[in-house]
Amino acid sequence: MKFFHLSDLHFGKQLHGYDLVREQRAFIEDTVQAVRKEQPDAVVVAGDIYDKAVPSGSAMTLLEEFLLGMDAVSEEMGKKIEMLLIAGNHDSAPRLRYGSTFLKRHHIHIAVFPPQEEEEQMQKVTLQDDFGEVNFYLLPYVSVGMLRLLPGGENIQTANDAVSFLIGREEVDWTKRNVLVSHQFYMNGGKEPVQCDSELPRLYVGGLDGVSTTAVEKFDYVALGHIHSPQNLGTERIRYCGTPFPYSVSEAGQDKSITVVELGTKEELLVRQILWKPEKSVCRLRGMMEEIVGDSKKHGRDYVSITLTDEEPLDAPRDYLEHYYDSILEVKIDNTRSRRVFEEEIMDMQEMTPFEAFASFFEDISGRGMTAQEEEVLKDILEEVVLRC
Ligand SMILES: [Mn+2]
Repeated sequence: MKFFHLSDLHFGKQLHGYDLVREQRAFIEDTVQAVRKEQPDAVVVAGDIYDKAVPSGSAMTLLEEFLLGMDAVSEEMGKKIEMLLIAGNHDSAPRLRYGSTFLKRHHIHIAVFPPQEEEEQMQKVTLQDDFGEVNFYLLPYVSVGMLRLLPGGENIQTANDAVSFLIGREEVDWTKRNVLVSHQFYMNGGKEPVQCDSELPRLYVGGLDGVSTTAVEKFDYVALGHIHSPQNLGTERIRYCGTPFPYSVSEAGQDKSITVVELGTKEELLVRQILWKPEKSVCRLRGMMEEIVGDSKKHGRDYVSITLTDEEPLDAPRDYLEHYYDSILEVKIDNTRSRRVFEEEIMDMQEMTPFEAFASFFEDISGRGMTAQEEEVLKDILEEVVLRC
């Protein structure tokens, strides 16, 4: 049994105001090519299909192109490729669910909610190969509140309990081969995965949203989504495949790939990556204006984050650099002066208590100090925040 593991497509994503439709379309085309070559039995997408809860028209078109591309290659191969998709925290469940009953008849399985009522189970797709059955359990993004109507669900406090509870009520046959598809913040032995800036908003708040890999370790493979840097969590059996494209400057230089998983007998597992090299990538450049202009020969077409280190003041550096670079994400200045200003700002902030910091913010915004009554309200809020932390 061979399948592709993808996640965090974020169709419709913009990078510092630049539309990434071209990159996303190229990724779809190259994935279709890879399917043609590898002939997998299934393609799994572990959440965050769309970037926004209300996807744009072009984002929806991309999903359609993705599904149509897979369908066309299925036809060519004369074998059906099962498409298994779950909702992530960025997806709107009702919107992603649109058409799913119809799509199921065409080998496209979209799960958007975890079980929420007593008689509901996780969506399970069973595929067959020479070694027997492989069960794919589809667990969309789950928050604690979603389970309150399930018997036994009302007392669940953490995402870890939620995931364990949902797996517990599935009666999984562990003698068979089982794959879990999930979109949560997983941690291996209390260690947080490597994160980057594009995962915002963070799911992980004060430990409540972290799920331990021990909750899922009995599965033969766990196809994870949510974290955007590709990585294994302690074992290649539990893996974040990462985004297809760098969705933040913090991912510049990261290798992005399609993860290919092959299951043989119960003990046999092969995991490898097909690297995806986009025509135009994200990179960080640092140096004096003259050097940066020189770098444009190599990186003029890329998405660039530029840090200028010139000590002399520069006149409208971004406007100037736009003659050399097609897509500038940001231009930062890092010299003796900018560092000093930054340090002074930090010093100012460190000297304030949260109360003082808010009071000064309030004054900046409203142009007046807080009344005694407002100060009381703020004190109550701060007390509560401290207690909760
Ligand atoms: Mn994501």
